[in-house]
Order: sequence, then structure tokens, then C-alpha cells
Amino acid sequence: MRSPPLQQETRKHVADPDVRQRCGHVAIVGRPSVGKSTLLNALVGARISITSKKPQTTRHRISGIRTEPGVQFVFVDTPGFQTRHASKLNERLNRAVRETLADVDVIVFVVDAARFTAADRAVADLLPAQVPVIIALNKIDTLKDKRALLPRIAEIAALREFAALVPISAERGTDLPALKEAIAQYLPPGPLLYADDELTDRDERFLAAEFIREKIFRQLGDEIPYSTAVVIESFEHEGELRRIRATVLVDKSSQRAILVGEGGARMKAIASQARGDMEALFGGRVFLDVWVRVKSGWSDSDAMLTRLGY
Ligand SMILES: Nc1nc2c(ncn2[C@@H]2O[C@H](COP(=O)(O)OP(=O)(O)OP(=O)(O)O)[C@@H](O)[C@H]2O)c(=O)[nH]1
Ligand SMILES: [Mg+2]
Repeated sequence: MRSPPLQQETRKHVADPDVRQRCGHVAIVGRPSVGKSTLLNALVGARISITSKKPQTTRHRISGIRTEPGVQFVFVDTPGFQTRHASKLNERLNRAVRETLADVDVIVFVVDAARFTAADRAVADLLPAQVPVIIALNKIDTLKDKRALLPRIAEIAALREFAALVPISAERGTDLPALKEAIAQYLPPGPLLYADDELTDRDERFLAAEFIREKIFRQLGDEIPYSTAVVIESFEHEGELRRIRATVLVDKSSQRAILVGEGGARMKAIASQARGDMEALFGGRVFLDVWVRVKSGWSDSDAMLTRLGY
């Protein structure tokens, strides 16, 4: 069944005194680099999902939880949908997007306000007809003239029926309350799925690996980040101190040399920044030891991908 238009739904819920609490899953989908993870972090109010200028930064599904009076949102960040399947890794990422879409109450389809491409259209084609879809027209801060939004809105609105269309800037936090309000209308009434102080469904081990990967994406050129994966070998608590040992896998020894840098300088900088993020989020000191190991073909090895949690 298709959801009724936003206005009707709004009136119904406002008029319904029995709905005291809503809670549900909200998928955040879109092509690579449109700002899905930036949006998830802004909506949750904490940096739990990694972001960078490079496409395909997100490789895992991660939930971010936001609890407000009367409503709990469980936002699900997803990898940018790939229009090419270059590797088994990419196939798995796309599968994760498809599975998420089938399983949520509301979909937020993130689109860059400056352009709508064939890759966006490929995502639009995946959207299930029975789930309400809200368009978040992101990066409006990059538009000099807001009138440029109008043809884009017309182009997107012609694709299918949408529950709402909200222009936002995830990076600046512009109009996020309006987006949340639009989403909340479509969440089902029901009990909270998470405690009201929980931020994510992922554990510290996962987040630690992701922070390391983020620094690699941000600090290195075009090729290396896609050839790397991070494995947490051990994660121990000693009172307030966390002692973490991680391995970065690369495809070739030449990549290992670049990643390690002269005298280990680059890896040291990456580890030190990642440690800073961990200490900020975990709230305690972190001792981080990172090694780099060559493991050729990891992104096309089913066994390795499964071990990495893809
Ligand atoms: N100017 C501007 N930049 C933004 C905004 N939102 C995100 N960005 C930037 O866009 C780039 C991509 O952001 P991400 O959040 O990593 O994008 P993503 O959609 O999660 O990308 P993948 O995980 O690779 O699919 C980063 O450099 C962000 O800083 C925005 O509202 N305005
Ligand atoms: Mg992302």
C-alpha cells in the first residue's frame, strides 16, 4: 500500500491522541558521495559514520540512533550504490543497500542539489513502491542561486510519488529539523527499540577500525584507500585504557610502502588522528598499535570479505 500524501498523514497524526510514541528504521540511501554519512552524523549528533571526499567511503551498514521526546529514529547509513560491479566487494555493498531498503519504515533518498545523474536514477529504480520515500536535496550551501533548485525538483518529482522533498545542508545542519519532522510522520507507533542514550548499533571494535579507514581515505591519494581494509586483531580494556591492535591490509607491497611512509611517518599520523577520534567517542585513553600487511586480492576473496564483515 502506498502512503498517503504528507499533508493528510500529518493531519491524521496530529489529530490522533493515542500516538504517544513512534519508533522506526529510516534508510539513508543515494549514490556515492552525496553526503549520506555526513547526514547520519548530523541527525544523530555524533560522528559515528566515517566520511570523506572520496566515493565509496562507507562500506558497512551502520545504524545511528536519535531519541527525542515521543520519537526514536533508527537511521541506517548505507554504502553509496554502485552502478558498476568491479569486484566482489562492490557486489556485496550493493546487496547491503538492497537488503536495507526492503526492511525499513521510511527511506531518505539523498540527492546532490547541484546535479541529478544516471547514478541517482539507478538508485531511484531500486526504491520499493510500498515504502514512503523522502528526498533530501543536500548541499544547498553550494548553490549560489536557490532558483537552481526548481528544475531539479521538477526532474525528481517526475520519477515517482514522494512523501516529501526537503532541501538541506547536512554539513551545516540547515533545515534538519524539517527533515526529521517529515520523517517522524511516517514512523509507526510503538516502543523504543534502543535505550534513549544509545548512539549506534555498532561496537567500539567496529568503530575503531572505521576511524582508521577514514584517516586512510582522507590522507591518501586516489588508489590506496580502495586497496585497503582494516582488521582489529585485539581490543583490551585495562581500567579506563583501551589497548587496540589493528592491521591494515593492502593489495601490493608498493602500496604498503606508501601507506607506511618514510620512517613510518604517514602511518604514525594516521594512527594518531584515529586515536584522537576514538578517545573523543569512547571517553577514555586509547593505546593504538597499527601494522600494515600485504594481502593480495582481499577485495575479491569471499573468505576474506566475510572475515572483514562485508
Ligand atoms: N558543501 C557541502 N558538502 C557536503 C555536505 N554534506 C556532505 N558534504 C561533503 O560531501 C563529501 C561526501 O560526504 P559523505 O558523507 O562521506 O558522503 P556519502 O554519501 O556517505 O559517501 P559514500 O559513503 O562514499 O557513498 C564530504 O567531503 C562531505 O564533507 C553539504 O551539505 N554541503
Ligand atoms: Mg558514506
